[in-house]
Amino acid sequence: MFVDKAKIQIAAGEGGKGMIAFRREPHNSRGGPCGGRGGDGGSVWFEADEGLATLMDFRYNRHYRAPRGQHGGGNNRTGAGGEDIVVRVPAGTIIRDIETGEQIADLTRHGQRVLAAGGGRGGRGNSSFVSATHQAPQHAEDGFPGEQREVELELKLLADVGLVGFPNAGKSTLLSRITSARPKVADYPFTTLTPNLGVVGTDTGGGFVVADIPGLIEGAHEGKGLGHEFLRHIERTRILVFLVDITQEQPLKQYETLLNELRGYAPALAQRPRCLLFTKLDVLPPDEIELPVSRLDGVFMVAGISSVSGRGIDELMRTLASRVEQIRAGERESATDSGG
Ligand SMILES: Nc1nc2c(ncn2[C@@H]2O[C@H](COP(=O)(O)OP(=O)(O)OP(=O)(O)O)[C@@H](O)[C@H]2O)c(=O)[nH]1
Ligand SMILES: [Mg+2]
Repeated sequence: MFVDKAKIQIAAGEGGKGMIAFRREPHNSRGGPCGGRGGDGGSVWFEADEGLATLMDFRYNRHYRAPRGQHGGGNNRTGAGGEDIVVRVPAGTIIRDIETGEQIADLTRHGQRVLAAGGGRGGRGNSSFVSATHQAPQHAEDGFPGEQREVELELKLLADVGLVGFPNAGKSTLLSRITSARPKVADYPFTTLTPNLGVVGTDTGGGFVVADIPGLIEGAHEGKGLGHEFLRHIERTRILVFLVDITQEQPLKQYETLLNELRGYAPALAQRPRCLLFTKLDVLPPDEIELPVSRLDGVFMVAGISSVSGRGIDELMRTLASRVEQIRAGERESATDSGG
């Protein structure tokens, strides 16, 4: 099952109490104050880990608590600090405070870390309260509480290529043709209810990830048909592949409607490199196959395919692989330019 949201509780450790103590000296039953400070509580961090792909683990373990600091001791001994804990999440996880709605972090790179709940400071011992008028203070501080928060983790699929189209256009069929993923395929709309991911192997070894999302409908950007739920998953893809069933009425109009839905949801989506595929070519008699257009503004490839006969698939894969590689290279370059 694909899990991409989780709610968990995190709690940093409380600081240890400051100590009230006095030196014992042979000639003086009560020497100067020597109560040490409590140790700081442990903090809770999040760290992105490329080795993780889902938020599955967080369904079983919802509480993360860092240990408290030890109390201060005599002879001005500071209590030991509680150790920090590091919660590992997949790269691409967004972390939000549920109560305030504040985004705590968007951990995109492997090893990237964020402090999400700071440990409480240890209380000061009585030796810290000595003053000209108080030579033998009888009090010390308690430890301070650690931060506690309820946070939401959200993992947006980090696919390179997102398949978009109306229900029944053949998205899942294409995914199963080009990857080893085996999504459900059926001859009715809304067969796919949650996104499917597949990996396409390439000659150069890199490979790329394809996301098949549930079918969109007109009004999706306003939330119709769970549009938002689904579009969220393709927000970060590098390329969009539009699929239009060529056997349906006005295929080109369908493409335009889809593009408008994406634009309505997030204008940047309509700027993303995209290609347009007319699907199910095998259904038409060979001499009646004519694509409504052969090129379009802003579209790097217009083609007809059949996931059943395999027509057009090899060329599609070659084009997508080289585009993905080209875009990744551009990203690496701009990352180097900006010194990161
Ligand atoms: N003849 C033919 N049928 C196809 C082709 N691609 C898909 N189909 C059929 O079209 C129907 C819908 O295919 P799906 O892959 O489930 O479509 P989808 O776009 O994933 O649909 P939703 O998940 O509902 O959005 C199924 O009956 C498929 O067998 C194709 O290239 N040729
Ligand atoms: Mg499907």
